[in-house]
Amino acid sequence: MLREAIFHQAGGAYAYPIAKDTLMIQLRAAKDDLKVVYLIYGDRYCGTDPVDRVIMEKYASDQLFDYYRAKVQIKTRTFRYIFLLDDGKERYWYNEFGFSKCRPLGYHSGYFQYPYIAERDFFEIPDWVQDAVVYSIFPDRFFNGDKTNDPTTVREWGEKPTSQMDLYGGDLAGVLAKLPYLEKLGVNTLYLTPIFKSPTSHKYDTTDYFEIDPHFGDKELFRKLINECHKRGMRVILDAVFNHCGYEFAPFQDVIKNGTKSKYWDWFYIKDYPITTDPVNYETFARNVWRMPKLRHANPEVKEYLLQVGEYWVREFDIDGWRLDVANEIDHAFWREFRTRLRAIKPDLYIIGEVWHHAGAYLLGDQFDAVMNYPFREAVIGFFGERTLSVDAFDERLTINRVTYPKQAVDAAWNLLGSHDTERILTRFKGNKKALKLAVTFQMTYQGVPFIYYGDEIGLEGGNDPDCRRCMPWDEEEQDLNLFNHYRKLIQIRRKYEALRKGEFRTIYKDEATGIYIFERYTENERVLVIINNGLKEEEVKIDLKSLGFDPTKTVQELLRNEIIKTEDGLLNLTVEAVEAAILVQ
Ligand code: ARE
Ligand code: CA
Repeated sequence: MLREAIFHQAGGAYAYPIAKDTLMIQLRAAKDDLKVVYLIYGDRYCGTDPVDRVIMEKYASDQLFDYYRAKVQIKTRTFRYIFLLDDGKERYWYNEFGFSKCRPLGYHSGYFQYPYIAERDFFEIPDWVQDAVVYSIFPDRFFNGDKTNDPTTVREWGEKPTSQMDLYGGDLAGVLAKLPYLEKLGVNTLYLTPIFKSPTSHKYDTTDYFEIDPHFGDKELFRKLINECHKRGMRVILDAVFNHCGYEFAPFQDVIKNGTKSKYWDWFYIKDYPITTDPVNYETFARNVWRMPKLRHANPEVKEYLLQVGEYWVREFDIDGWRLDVANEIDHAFWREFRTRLRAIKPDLYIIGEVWHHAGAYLLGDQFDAVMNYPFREAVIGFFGERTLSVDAFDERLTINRVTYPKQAVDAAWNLLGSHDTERILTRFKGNKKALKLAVTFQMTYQGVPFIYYGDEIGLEGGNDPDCRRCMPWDEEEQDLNLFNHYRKLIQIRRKYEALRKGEFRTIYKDEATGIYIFERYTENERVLVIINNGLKEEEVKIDLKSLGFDPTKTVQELLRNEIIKTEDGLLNLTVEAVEAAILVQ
């Protein structure tokens, strides 16, 4: 047994509450090393050594490791447990103290402990999140619904953006006018990049956190937009830009004017007075972005101010979520308070942090529900787009992404193919729409929340910022309707099958030589099998569907072509064309 590969700790993604009285427990071991893993558990106050045992499920693998997990329920919510590992040749007990051949017994013998599932430690994502399909809107570029609020100089709709100061006149009236389009596409959650007053096109440099930018509309219109969305069963998420403010933000202007005499001097990180922008002598977002002075969250006044901004738009306008800009450069205590205070106002508020890298410290149930899943995008690009990732490598990337976080955060993650910060996905795929469609099929059938960057669904292209923020073309001649219909069909499929939204994920089969990748999504009552052929030749796929829980007496349906598939006693023999997929249900 490769004991040095075995890992567990009683916290993080390895032990966390999945219900008020139920723990999810994970254990890592070397790949293909163990035959059986038992988890022996019991109430930590019950005098005798634990006797209940479950066999842990091997639920994922990457290049080096297998991951096992089990759910254990104890009504009193107080846990202790030990593992018994068996590789077919030898057996070891594994607890806090390490490995032993004989079972350690007694109260002080080193059981792993999860002392108590405290009520407020339970990681709860809102119920509606798993049904969400997010559509991300950059308001200046989506649709100009009201010419009367246009900035004095607007560029012509459709001209390529070249600077962050380019304004095109898009607005909230435009979003409102296009709700029927969004409904037709099938998305049910809108994420708007910042809409508060600011001079730039992106508005990540806030002038006033309590005002809608006048070029976008006003509060009355915003309220109307929210109501119209809610009437249609759509939710709205706004962008919380709390790491920094804008140069024009009144408190910063006050410091520029009054220096250390300003009552706001301690709201920022000023290095020198007077304040200058060349060189920039105060801390900013990134490096020396003079427009974006960094806020000092350690100052209780700043903290309170920003928390009130967060509360205001939830309480007064009933928004459904916040996406937190540069979330990983603000302290954890701030985000804990943010969650507590905002969830007190709206218990099903959806909180998504913008973190491009490892986000474990934020995803324990006390701060964010999830993060924007950029590693997902990278994996998809590598496998479907650039073909630099083999099917094994692709599956490994996804596995690592899933086993790193509690299941709730995986279910709530924003699985994006692109955003306003990245090259457009079609451009990144070098215009290969067939590959993009397959990637979208994958995105819509994978675990987590699909996230569509406006325009991707009609084949909009664009390089890095600012080119990825081109105006949405509304002339159907300029839209790829075939691609739109593909998105639409997959969203419908996702919305119809609960297993695709709420089910578990399991890799069933992968083959380096052919590029075939098969996985299933399943709940107790439903299973969906997805067969991806990322190879460049058509392949014949043979599977015993019985072994996957399909009923051999019932017909099997393929959802993309809407065909009934014949099987013989549950044996499936299906030809899948190159760069195509099949989605099977019963
Ligand atoms: C502007 C210009 C750009 C220019 C840039 C340089 O438009 O063309 O290259 O300035 O100064 C906002 C605007 C941007 C603007 C920027 C600065 O939307 O257009 O760029 O402000 O004025 C990192 C952060 C992440 C951040 C990205 C952009 O970790 O938080 O950089 N994303 C958010 C928003 C942005 C927004 C801001 C933050 C600022 O989503 O839209 O920018 O409020 C790697 C790293 C990541 C890094 C990522 C992208 O993978 O690992 O950490 O993200 O690349 O650079
Ligand atoms: Ca306008």
